[in-house]
Amino acid sequence: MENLAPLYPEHISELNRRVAEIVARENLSGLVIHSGQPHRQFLDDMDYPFKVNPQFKAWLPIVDNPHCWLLVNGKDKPQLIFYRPVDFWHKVAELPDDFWTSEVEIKLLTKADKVAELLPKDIGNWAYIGEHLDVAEVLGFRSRNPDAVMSYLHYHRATKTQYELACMRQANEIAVRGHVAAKGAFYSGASEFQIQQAYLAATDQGENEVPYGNIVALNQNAAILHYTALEHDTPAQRLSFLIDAGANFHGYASDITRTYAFEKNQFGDLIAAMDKLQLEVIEMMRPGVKYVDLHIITHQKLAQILLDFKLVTGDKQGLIDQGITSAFFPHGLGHMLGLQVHDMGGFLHDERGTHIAAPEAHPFLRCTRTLAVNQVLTIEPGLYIIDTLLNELKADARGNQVNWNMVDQLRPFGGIRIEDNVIVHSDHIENMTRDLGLHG
Ligand SMILES: [Mn+2]
Repeated sequence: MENLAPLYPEHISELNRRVAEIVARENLSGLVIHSGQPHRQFLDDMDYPFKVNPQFKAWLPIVDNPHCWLLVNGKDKPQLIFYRPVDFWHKVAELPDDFWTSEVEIKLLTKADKVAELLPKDIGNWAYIGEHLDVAEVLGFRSRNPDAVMSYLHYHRATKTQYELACMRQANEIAVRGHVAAKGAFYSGASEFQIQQAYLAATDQGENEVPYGNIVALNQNAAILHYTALEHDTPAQRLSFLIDAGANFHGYASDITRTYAFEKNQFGDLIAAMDKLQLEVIEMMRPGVKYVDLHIITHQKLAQILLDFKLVTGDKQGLIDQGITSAFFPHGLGHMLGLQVHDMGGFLHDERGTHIAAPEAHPFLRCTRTLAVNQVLTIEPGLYIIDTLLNELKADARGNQVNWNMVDQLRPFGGIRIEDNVIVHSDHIENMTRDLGLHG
């Protein structure tokens, strides 16, 4: 593992530089970033799993402690108000003593409702950044998540620091461990639930620690794009396995998908073709390339695969223009990745917040930005047999271009998705996932 300590001061000075610029522009004294508060379950005395404000964990690898506050103005050392109650019911957070503590000034808060005593006197001139607007109002913040600040932070967050890239490599390494274990569990006959347990054990992360609900799908379930049901029974026949699962490291996510065929067959050949397509698209990534163009190129390549495997007839452009490729590949090519799985800022064209929407024909694309150095993106083409979408083709003339026999043959296998996490460098791309030896 890379040593984070030497990279962290530069990370903090870059975040400080960003804050200094935006608070000067907006005439603010600084930003007060709230880690968050627990959410209570309805009619219960228990809370939902705590999810920290991403703008908070951008500064420090604290992801599990509510009622913390971070004061930053771009000039002074960031101040962390660290919540440490007297509580014999729950585990109280340890006093931080890690590589990052020398870069921040730490004050302790023992009662959550006493934070006002530790906040600046001119609070009205600081902007609150967080989820709990009612709390912010009571505390006297006049400015709460101001658009200009949020757009600025979201836009620049796409450019990762070296510290962040190191964290994301580590998040990939942990997830790859899980993927290797999951693959083994599939070939030895495990159920979806058992495969999930094998994955979590290998990553040493619990269901609430991984960055999103893992998709662990056997056979036809692989056609359900956000399948998270986890069947406990082992299917009578094992045909295919799709796993979309990531890991967290210091608040940074990985997001990796693999698809396997149980036996050597046509579906396995289709996986190999999609794997080749995915690598070809990744090869095209470089600064200045528009992500939308990569998405369109993916449809062109997918049209060729559909023709090669005799799933459809017609000419490539016609297949795209009529929405036939979209029926097989309905989602976007991928998204920005970082503190969040679908990192903020995918549609931002500049730091003022100019929004570029996805093209009308590709409404589910989550990124329209132009690639630039130190961005991290996923590339995740897919090909599925989704009856609700294919039935739309069947309902009109487009149905004549689909080989329904072939569709019937592939249906029990569900679908294919292959997803890697890629860093854009000035002169090359870095496929973090494949570099760790996880092949398609
Ligand atoms: Mn993804």
